[in-house]
Amino acid sequence: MSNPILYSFIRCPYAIRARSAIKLINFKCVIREIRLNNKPEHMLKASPKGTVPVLILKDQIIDESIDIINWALDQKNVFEGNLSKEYLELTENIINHFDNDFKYHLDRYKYANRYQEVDSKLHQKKCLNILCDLEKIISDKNWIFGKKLNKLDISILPFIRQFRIANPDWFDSQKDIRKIQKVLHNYMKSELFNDVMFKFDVWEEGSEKVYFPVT
Ligand SMILES: N[C@@H](CCC(=O)N[C@@H](CS)C(=O)NCC(=O)O)C(=O)O
Repeated sequence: MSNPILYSFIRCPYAIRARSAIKLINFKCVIREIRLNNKPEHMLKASPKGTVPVLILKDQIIDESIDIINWALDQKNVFEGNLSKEYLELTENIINHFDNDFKYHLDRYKYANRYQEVDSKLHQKKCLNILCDLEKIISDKNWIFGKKLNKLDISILPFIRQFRIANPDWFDSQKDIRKIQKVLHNYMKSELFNDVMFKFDVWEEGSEKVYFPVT
């Protein structure tokens, strides 16, 4: 049987969260690191919309990061029992909010030059407002909802990290998101993050197979 294939791009926050879920359940796949300006034909054939991540399994192709996370948790729910129903519902609502609103403003803040007449500062403020709201409901521990890693951490922290990268000094100096800064810091120095950010060579037709997770 051929191995499952994961098309991925190291810096893409959607790919980072998919790799996190795959790493957490320890699902072995062949990883193909791509560049967005040179997408492999085989990937586009499998998923014509041309976004990463794409997970190609024996009997299905999953090309939405959140679906890859859900598929992985269906195989093995590594977060089982961590949270009450109320927090599980909150998790889904917050993920939706980040995938829609936070990402919308993040793109216009970080890549203002790609849009017409966009006020980058305004979008920075909108993102900060979303984070300030989140700050009010999260724990003061190492992860968003306490001492344990959960689906929400792996799903939204890659995007908060991207927000920080646009201007780390400004992000770190914000006084109203101290808990979020703590969680993000903990995330970025975690073993999980280190593992999912392993640097693979870009895949080309004929390249030798490389596997993810590495350890
Ligand atoms: N809704 C998709 C979004 C994935 C996405 O937009 N990924 C970006 C990279 S971060 C991409 O592949 N963009 C295609 C391109 O820029 O050509 C998911 O959650 O998987």
